[in-house]
Amino acid sequence: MSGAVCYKIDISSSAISVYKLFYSFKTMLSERFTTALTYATQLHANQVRKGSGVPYIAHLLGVASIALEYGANEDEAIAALLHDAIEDQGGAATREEIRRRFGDNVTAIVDGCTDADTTPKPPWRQRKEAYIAHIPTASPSVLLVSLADKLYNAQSILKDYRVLGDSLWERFHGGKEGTLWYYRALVDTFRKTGTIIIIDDLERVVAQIEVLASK
Ligand SMILES: [Mn+2]
Repeated sequence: MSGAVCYKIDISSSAISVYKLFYSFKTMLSERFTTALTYATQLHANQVRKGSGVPYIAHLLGVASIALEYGANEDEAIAALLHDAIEDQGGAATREEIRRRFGDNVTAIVDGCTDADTTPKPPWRQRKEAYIAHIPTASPSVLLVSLADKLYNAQSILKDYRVLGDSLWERFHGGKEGTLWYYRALVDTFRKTGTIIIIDDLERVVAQIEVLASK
């Protein structure tokens, strides 16, 4: 059975109506988005994706793209470009620069997607548990950008897992067991916030990773 056919069968009718609703809104991106794109590219210019030489901006473009595909407004799209900026590029000083350039709403969304802004970061498991614990009270904007981030990362894990096999897990602080725990806990916790179609897509990718991991 092809992926496309699976997709049509297990999609719920309510999810389809929510998805169709996105297309009734027009999101026009202004100069602010272009400014954020340049700023994000400069902030992360010397950073690559963990375990590969892929420029970090690829992840930020991917997350912004997914968020926009799922109906993000301009503030949410900008926050998607900047969602790792506080955590990886300058902490509190970067937060204030984001506030100055893009305002309180974008800053609040980026803050909601940040799991540590201190150096050194707290222990991995503690950070991930805190991130999961904040999901139930997160705003819809934070949920959208956070889900786009996790969907991008899960797709990236699946793609690399097929090529690298179990050596893939060496690049993750939580290893195989911890990473599998984290993504399943994310799906289960996001699910409790209400059904939006992006959660179905995240769960589909996580389930494929789990199948590969159980072989
Ligand atoms: Mn990210």
